[in-house]
Amino acid sequence: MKTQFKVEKMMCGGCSANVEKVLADVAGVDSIDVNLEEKTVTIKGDIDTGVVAMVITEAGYPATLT
Ligand SMILES: [Cu+2]
Repeated sequence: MKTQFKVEKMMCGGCSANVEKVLADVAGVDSIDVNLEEKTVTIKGDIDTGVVAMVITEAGYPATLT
């Protein structure tokens, strides 16, 4: 299952690395694909979308489901 989030304030590789790092420990996340140009994060796995949006937002990048 794939879920895409719109993520604000991701500007560079450091930001995408931060997002990937905080998501790596979230239950159900199998893979993470960050697109800096479109400011989206696509996650493969069986995830709780509310938890994932909160984790990304708390890392400093306001996230919403697309
Ligand atoms: Cu950055």
